[in-house]
Amino acid sequence: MSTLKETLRKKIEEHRPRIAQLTKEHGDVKLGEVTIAQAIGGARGVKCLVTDISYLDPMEGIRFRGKTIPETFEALPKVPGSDYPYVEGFWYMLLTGDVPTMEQTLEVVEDFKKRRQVPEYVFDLLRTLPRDTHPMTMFSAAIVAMQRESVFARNYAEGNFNKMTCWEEMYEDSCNLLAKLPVIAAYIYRMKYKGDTPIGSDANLDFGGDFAQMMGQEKPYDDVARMYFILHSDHESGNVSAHTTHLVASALSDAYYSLSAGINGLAGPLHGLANQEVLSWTQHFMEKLGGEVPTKEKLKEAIWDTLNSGQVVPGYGHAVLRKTDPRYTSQREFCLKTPGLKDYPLFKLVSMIFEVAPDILQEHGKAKNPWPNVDAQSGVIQWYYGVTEYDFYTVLFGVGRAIGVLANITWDRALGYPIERPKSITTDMMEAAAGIK
Ligand code: CMX
Repeated sequence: MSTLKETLRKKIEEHRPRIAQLTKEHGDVKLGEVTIAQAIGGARGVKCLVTDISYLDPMEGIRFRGKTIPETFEALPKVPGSDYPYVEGFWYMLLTGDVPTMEQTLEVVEDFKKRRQVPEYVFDLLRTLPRDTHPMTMFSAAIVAMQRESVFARNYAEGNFNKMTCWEEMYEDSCNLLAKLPVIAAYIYRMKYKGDTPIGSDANLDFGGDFAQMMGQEKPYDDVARMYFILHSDHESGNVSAHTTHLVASALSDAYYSLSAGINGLAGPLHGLANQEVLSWTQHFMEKLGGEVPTKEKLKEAIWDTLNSGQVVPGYGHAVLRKTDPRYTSQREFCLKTPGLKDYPLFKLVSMIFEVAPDILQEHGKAKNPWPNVDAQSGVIQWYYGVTEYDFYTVLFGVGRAIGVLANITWDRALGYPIERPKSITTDMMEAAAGIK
């Protein structure tokens, strides 16, 4: 058994009694109360999901296994000659909570290489779809098409379900699936946008490096990919993609069904698709000005026009965060330290939006958080490196998001979390509770 799986087994065995004790001895302890506004308003702030993989503080932002973004990048083993860590080492850390050594990381790198081969029928399926199909639809379809490969589903169908060991099948499915995602994503990209010229996987490269070369990109796009996938991986459990993946998995659906469902949620414009929206919004705006960076006055006008026409400013606001998203900051720092990007007109525009949009959103008075989120900054980096097909951006988000949600559903199985089933009530009941009727 691999070091990762063995370490994970040990962690799971240590963790199970904690959940058993909380459930059996302290199950009545209240974590909060649910108001009518929360029931109507998308369950904001209702504490009813559990995960140890990441935690999102409204002011500080995300911590992965207790580590901030800079701490995560600092702690994990780096790819030789690169500034960013192996995605495989990050997967090890999300699953176990331990920072792996270089040796442990490289073991995962080698393991993932063996799992990379995508079944031929997946490419056949992708090729049958009309080429103008949205890449997120293609991505989700490719994932769910591979459901027949599920170790968990096969084992279950053969009557071998065992609640104590079924995490192992979820782990195997998750590793098999995750290792294939860069191949599928890059295939979609090259098929759809680059004249149908897919580039095969290179067995010498890690997750991020192989993705970059399959995209047809030179260095430092490999580091861009590693940074991007890690930053987008996890944002605790309540966001649409993470929650959907968890919810579907709770019905004992396998990793393929669950991730495909989560990816469909990520495809919504209020969630992952916002990174595409940011680029389309900024590009249209720059086109109108003949490619020029606008003056602040012109920019303010454009933001007000967007708001007055009833649309949201994409890349701004957040359901939990109340400060600038550190994932935004991390990408901004990448731009500032990369020669060429720092003075790139689109980056200048994105920076100018950062200067003016928060005040306007505050004056507008609706958004609880006027600060930028991850999506406000990610597209500009892709654009700079020539990935200008912005409807592909959410697929990149999806590859990253898979790391977090697959780690989560592996733990869901390990801790035996039950099928999710919150209770609904009627409007009459709320009115009665409010004393209106
Ligand atoms: N521009 C204009 N209005 C905004 C806004 C924005 N960026 N952000 C929030 N608002 C509005 C909401 O639409 C809502 O209006 P109504 O009362 O008319 O419905 C009001 O402000 C209150 O919303 P909120 O409580 O501040 O925000 P929510 O938790 O409901 O929604 C989010 C959060 C992210 C969906 C919202 O801020 C938004 O639509 N942002 C733009 C899209 C975006 O960037 N999404 C990506 C988020 C990160 C990710 O998941 O990838």
